[in-house]
Amino acid sequence: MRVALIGPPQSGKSTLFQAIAAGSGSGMDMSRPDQPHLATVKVPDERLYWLAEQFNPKKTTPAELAFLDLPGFDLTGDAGRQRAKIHWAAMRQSEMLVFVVRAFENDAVATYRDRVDPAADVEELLTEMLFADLEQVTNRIAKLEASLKKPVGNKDEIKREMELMARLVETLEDERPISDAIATEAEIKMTASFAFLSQKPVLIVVNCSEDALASDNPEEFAGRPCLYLSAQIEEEIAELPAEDRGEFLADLGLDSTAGDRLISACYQGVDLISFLTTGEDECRAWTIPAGTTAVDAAGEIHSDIARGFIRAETVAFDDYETAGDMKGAKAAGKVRLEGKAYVVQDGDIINYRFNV
Ligand SMILES: Nc1nc2c(ncn2[C@@H]2O[C@H](COP(=O)(O)OP(=O)(O)OP(=O)(O)O)[C@@H](O)[C@H]2O)c(=O)[nH]1
Ligand SMILES: [Mg+2]
Repeated sequence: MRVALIGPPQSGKSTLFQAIAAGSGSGMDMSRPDQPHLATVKVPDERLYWLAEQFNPKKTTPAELAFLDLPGFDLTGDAGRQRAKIHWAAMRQSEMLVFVVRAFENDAVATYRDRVDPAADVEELLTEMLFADLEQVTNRIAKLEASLKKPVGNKDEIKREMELMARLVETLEDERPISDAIATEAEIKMTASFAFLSQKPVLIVVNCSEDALASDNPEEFAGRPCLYLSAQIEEEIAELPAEDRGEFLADLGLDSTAGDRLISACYQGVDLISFLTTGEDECRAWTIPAGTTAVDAAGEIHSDIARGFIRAETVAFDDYETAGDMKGAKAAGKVRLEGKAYVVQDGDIINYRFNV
């Protein structure tokens, strides 16, 4: 999965990005602020680390999440909007958008539109997403109209899509996101290839000053999930040796780094869960959308396992941890043999039985 960090100029995107990327130890060339940066980070998972201690495998593989840091969008004029537009494709190819908006005071950093107003910045970005989608929908309608005039093609199908596109225009002109207008399975299918921006989950990151951090912050901002953090402090934390981070965080009244909080908020935003596989060779965490069946989850590992699926030997991590090992979990009756249609739960430890 890929998450795109976007926002007005100088809101702290690259600072936050570096804090997240540094935590995973990847060196990064940040010398070109006008270029996108991409980093893959390992998803921290206490359950996986615990299992790795039990199995002592040759390899421990956490799930991964990619973060894309885009240049700031200056939407005050046409030139800036054109520059922002270059990045729409990369945003469409991301599963989630994180809006980084400025709430910190820092006289050394120029303000966008002469203000520090995170709510207004969020509104502006949301509106820009609507414009981007409207442009796509309008282009599509022109194409559909042209193909209606041609003698070939499935006219009924084209008309059905026209109706949907007309409804999307109404929605967007009403300043509502496309996610509001798409409900049925058929509509989801018809719009999937467009990857509309206003259909993507959004997380708001309010980049605050240090003193605003420990105060009681609401968990919603403009009706959307949000995180309050200080990108600058996070970068300082990321530079500390791992063993000193806990104490530093505690002094600030925090219990985890923003990177960790951001990753878990992204999992929630896109409705992702993890299941685990164990063995002498490898202990590994796998990412799947909530609601995935056992056979589809098997396909994540290898298509052979899905094809030759017999049973998924499954135990919830908590039950396994309580029992101490597989033998204990079996003795306690916690290990189930699930079929193809079983819906995998977050933290399931699965041992696939298959035959190819
Ligand atoms: N005081 C304070 N300054 C910050 C914070 N986050 C970022 N800054 C400063 O703001 C300036 C811009 O930070 P960047 O991380 O480069 O911002 P950006 O959003 O990547 O900027 P563009 O990519 O140019 O849009 C830098 O000088 C940072 O040191 C913060 O949390 N507090
Ligand atoms: Mg930047």
